[in-house]
Amino acid sequence: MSRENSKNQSKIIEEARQRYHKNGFGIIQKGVSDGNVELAIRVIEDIQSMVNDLPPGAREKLVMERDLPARKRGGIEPCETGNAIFIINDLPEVLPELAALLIDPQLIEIVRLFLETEDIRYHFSNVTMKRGRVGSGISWHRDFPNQHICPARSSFLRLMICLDGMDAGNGATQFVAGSHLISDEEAVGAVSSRGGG
Ligand SMILES: O=C(O)CCC(=O)C(=O)O
Repeated sequence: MSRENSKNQSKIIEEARQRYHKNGFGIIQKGVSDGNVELAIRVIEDIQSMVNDLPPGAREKLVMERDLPARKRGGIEPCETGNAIFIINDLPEVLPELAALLIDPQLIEIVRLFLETEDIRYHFSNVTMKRGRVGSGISWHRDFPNQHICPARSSFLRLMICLDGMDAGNGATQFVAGSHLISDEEAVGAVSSRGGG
């Protein structure tokens, strides 16, 4: 990266960091290199194409569209979803080729700047697929606390690496700006009074 590009990227990251603190999320274009994005798409599509031949250890890390109810797909029945994968859990275990992407120096730098600490631990990663027509929707939820992906306190950051883009027409993730500002106690209390995670 030229010095000028690197200065621009630092400015983009700083602006996203400020929005992250204000709104609870920030968007960075080109947070991951094109090469890593292409690699990730290739490896994920490979898994999709050989889904019937995966060893049991890898197969049990997948959530298939056909295992989810029709209501999550606007009524499209499970039998219409073929072999479409919805989630690949435990990314580095199922797709070791992508482990390097998770420690991409630019991503680490983003986490370090956003969380304002050098003490960073990897916690969890997964692939979420939203296939055209048969991809399930995801209802409103908080990522803290929940039963799947969060540590004991809300001192964590989720990076969503959008491999093929998100926009209003293709099921982009939405956020409630500012909803990160409630305390951990309030968030835990809200979940336990509802009886869910
Ligand atoms: O993929 C999405 O649109 C949302 C993902 C999400 O909320 C989650 O994984 O917790």
